[in-house]
Amino acid sequence: MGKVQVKAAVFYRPHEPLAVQELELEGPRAGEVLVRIAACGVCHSDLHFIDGLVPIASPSVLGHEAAGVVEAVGAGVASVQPGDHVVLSFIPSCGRCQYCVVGRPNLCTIGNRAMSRGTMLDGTPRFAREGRPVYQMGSIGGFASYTVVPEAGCVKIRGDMPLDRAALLGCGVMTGVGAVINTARVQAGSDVAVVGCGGVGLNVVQGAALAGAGRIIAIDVLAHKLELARQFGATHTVDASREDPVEAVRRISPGGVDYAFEVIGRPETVRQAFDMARRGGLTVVVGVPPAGAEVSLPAGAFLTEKTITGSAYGGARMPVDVPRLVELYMSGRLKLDELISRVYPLEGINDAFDALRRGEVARSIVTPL
Ligand code: PAD
Ligand code: ZN
Repeated sequence: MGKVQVKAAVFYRPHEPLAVQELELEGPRAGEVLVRIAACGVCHSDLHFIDGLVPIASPSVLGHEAAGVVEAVGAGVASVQPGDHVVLSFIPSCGRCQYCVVGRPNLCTIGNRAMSRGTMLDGTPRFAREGRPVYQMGSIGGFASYTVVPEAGCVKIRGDMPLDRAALLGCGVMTGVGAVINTARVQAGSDVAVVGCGGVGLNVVQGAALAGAGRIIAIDVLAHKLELARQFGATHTVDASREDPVEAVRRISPGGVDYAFEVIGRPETVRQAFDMARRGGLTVVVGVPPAGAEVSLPAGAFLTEKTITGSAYGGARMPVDVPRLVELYMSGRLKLDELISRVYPLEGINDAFDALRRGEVARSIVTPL
């Protein structure tokens, strides 16, 4: 298959709007899949690049929370065929490295290398402009009318699942619900605090509700985020712009919570989450901090057997977790409709990022075609 012309939102350098441009897209090579993007969510991880907090290969098509329809497949592709509906994975796990073999595919050596380079598994991207390579955020590049992804980066879903809702499973929902269920394995009846209730944090809240947590304490600095958190299952809310969130949480859940989640990506709020956890409690850092940031913790607290861990992609095992999340949505137990605050055309992408930066939305989606 030859090259196709696509429209995409391209990042060139920080603090500049993305450029909506025509690019050439090379057809899928062996083990790759051409996907028409139905929708791509606007995640704060993309905004970190635009705001210059985290580096990325340039130029790059951003967007890593996408779903669409398979248009063509390269040689040897067996798990999907043209016409299939798919959710895209930004860590295309190889299935064979030491991490994949022990059941931690979100830490896959090859998938993480491709993701951080913004390429396919062979180290090259499929987008180009005037013959020069254009990289693909998370091996996806979802802010485009079409993209090519590794077969390992596609998960087939049932055809009656709405694709705009399905897109959210590709990052925010998987990351948030997965942090609760896969990473923390929250026990029914236990108390949970969630610091930061944006697109990902709201999914930590609903993951805690799904897991049967007791008190679910949502913390944010914006009142409308706290209202949303109540809709997603929070039993208590704390406005951190009005009171000390650590004191408030320790008052609501005496001694601290069993599990504290940080879902912003700031050293100060990581520390707050850690201080909210009780003796023996677990702190899970979901937020992506600025490059080079360090976190300071009270060393004495380790004597109380407190634990702190990161959570990458919600510990995703995409071929297992995505169909489960689809079933939960289709049976009315997972909220996705309520997450979509706004829908933008590709040309509105910079407005979508401005709205995210101002905290106006739970999630926006872009529909590129
Ligand atoms: P978002 O901007 O939608 O949400 C952030 C929320 O934090 C907003 O509601 C803010 O109002 C709130 N907030 C800001 N400052 C404070 C504060 N001091 N105290 C309390 N609340 C505050 O972002 P998002 O939900 O799309 O992403 C959140 C983070 O998660 C971000 O760092 C992103 O890069 C990261 C992420 N991590 C993974 C992963 O694999 N670990 C995946 C996807 C996103
Ligand atoms: Zn994301």
